[in-house]
Amino acid sequence: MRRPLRTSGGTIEHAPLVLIDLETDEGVPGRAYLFAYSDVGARALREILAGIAEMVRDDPVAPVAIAKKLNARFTLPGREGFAAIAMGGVDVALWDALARAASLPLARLLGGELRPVPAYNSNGLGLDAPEKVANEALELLAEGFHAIKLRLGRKTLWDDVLAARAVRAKIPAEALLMTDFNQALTVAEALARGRALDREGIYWIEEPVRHDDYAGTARIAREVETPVQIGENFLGTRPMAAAIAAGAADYVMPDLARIGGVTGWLRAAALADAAGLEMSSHLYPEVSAHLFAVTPTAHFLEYVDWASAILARPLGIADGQARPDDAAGVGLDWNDEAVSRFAFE
Ligand code: SMN
Ligand code: MG
Repeated sequence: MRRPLRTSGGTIEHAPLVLIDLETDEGVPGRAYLFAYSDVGARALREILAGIAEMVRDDPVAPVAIAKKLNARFTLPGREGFAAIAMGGVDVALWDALARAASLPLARLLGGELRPVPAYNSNGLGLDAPEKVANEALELLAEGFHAIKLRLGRKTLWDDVLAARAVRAKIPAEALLMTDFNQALTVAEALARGRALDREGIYWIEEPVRHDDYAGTARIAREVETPVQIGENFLGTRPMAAAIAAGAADYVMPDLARIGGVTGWLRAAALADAAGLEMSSHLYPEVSAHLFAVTPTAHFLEYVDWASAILARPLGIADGQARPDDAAGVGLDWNDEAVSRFAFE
């Protein structure tokens, strides 16, 4: 990572990625990567993926059917955590193979048009001193963006307000400033900080409290003016439907892997559309940019460049938008030399 990221949930200094290469009898490859959060996560994912590879060997490239089968196979051990993330990655690799076989970019295979999508730069702005984040905010905007995300959840309300204020004072009035607490607060503290941030020109407040406290988040969404954003921890569409039913958020942002890959994303997009909620993405900007083309309420793409170093064609950014290219597949081809150079096992 060009910039280590200090969040209230810990510091991330490098991005452990697990690469998936699916092989088909026809010789068409299917590719995906997973962000493992930590090295131990990468090892766990590798083991689970090796098990899944045995379960799907010789199956047709049918992602919806394979998702059903894998869900059944993980019922007893549990479908949560890294099992869900691994299944999401396999689903993306399957859709990649389908799109490559049809010689179409994923957006076109799914019936959408390839077009630029609004994106915010999420590559930094951790829990650092106000002057540091203010300067970094200008650097992040200079990379071609009109929107950035600041991590919050400092020791006190006032520390968070001062950081947000320092950034806001440095950036142009029309630049959007998202914020993310990474679940750091109690509901009472979130109400206090949310009300204070209502006066600071913040575009959204992400994950203020425990990700599955939908009643608590609903109260914050009601009582705080700034929109509340959640969704990176939705494990499939059921929790997302429960969150929507509870009125837990103004905006939603499923994570490609946790929601169930491309298959899960399409179902999530239908839920968000039916509820009339703007839907953003979480990490995985390359594939998410394709999926925005078929997401009726598509909102903001989260841009991180954590996979760029190992990609043959990193996602392009210009004028606040990500520009998926028209190569067949989900937008992932490895830079083999870089993959060997960065391989850690
Ligand atoms: C986040 C996700 C993954 C690693 C660090 C921080 C954060 C986000 O929640 O939404 O980008
Ligand atoms: Mg987040």
